[in-house]
Order: sequence, then C-alpha cells, then structure tokens
Amino acid sequence: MATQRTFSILKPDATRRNLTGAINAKIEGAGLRIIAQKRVKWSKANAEAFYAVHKERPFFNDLVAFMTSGPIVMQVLEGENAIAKYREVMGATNPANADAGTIRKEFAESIEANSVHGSDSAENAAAEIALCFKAEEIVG
Ligand code: 3AN
Repeated sequence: MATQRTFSILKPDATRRNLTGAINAKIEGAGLRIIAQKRVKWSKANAEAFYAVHKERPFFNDLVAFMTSGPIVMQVLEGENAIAKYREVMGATNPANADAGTIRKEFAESIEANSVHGSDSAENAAAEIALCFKAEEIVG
C-alpha cells in the first residue's frame, strides 16, 4: 500500500473537553503523521459546504448546528494506507458499535458528538483537504 493522505477533524465535543492531545496521541500512536493542523470555528456556510453530501439526511441541520457550536481542529494525516487506517483508529460512527481502543469508543459522547471525522475514500480525502487547506499549509 502506498503512502496516502487523509483529512481529519477533531469535533467541538473533543475541543470542549480538552481532548486534542489525547486524540492526537492515538493518531500518532497508530503511525499516522499530522502534517497540517489548524484550529478554527466554522460558520454555518463552512459546515454546509463540507457536509453537502448529507444535505438530504434527516440529521443534516443538527449536524451543521453541532459542527458550528465550538472550535474544531482540522488536520491532514499522512501514512501507509492512511484513509483506512484512520477509519480503523476512529471506530464506528456510533460509539456504541465502536471497537475497544478506538477514539470513538474511548471519547465519543453520541452518534452526532462522535469526536472525530475522517475521509471515507481517496476521492473525498483529496476534495476535503483542498477545501480546508492551502498547499503551503501542508508540510509533509
Ligand atoms: P462517519 O463520520 O463515520 O464517516 P457519516 O459520514 O455517515 O459517518 O456521517 C457524518 C456525520 O454525521 C457523523 N460523523 C455524525 O456526526 C453524523 N451522523 C451520522 N449519522 C447520524 C445519525 N443517524 N444521527 C445523527 N448524526 C449522525
């Protein structure tokens, strides 16, 4: 498997509970390198643009409200098979179904306040990175 990049977000429930370092330790412990990172507060327009694929889903408005409720940390992660590896480290969307040792099992509060986002495909990773970072902000 080649080296890949994936896009990550530490969500408002994680920043609120001061879990940035604990989650980054899990990421780095899995062999992924954090090659870009910035803390921002999204506007409604930012969140709607990012989650446009979910706009018909019943939870869309709640998701946008949650993702704009506090600071988030956006990241680019790099490593062998980074997209699938980070999905493994994150655990299932619903923390009730997440495996032991995953970020969501240890830290997530609910299916919505589930602490982290990670890209689900190479195509989405590239699009999400391009939406949120300038090329010069990524230092591999
Ligand atoms: P994942 O983040 O595991 O890729 P997606 O892409 O299906 O999951 O969903 C995007 C985000 O929408 C999730 N991280 C979660 O915060 C929220 N979400 C997904 N499903 C639900 C649901 N049934 N109810 C509330 N929020 C949800």
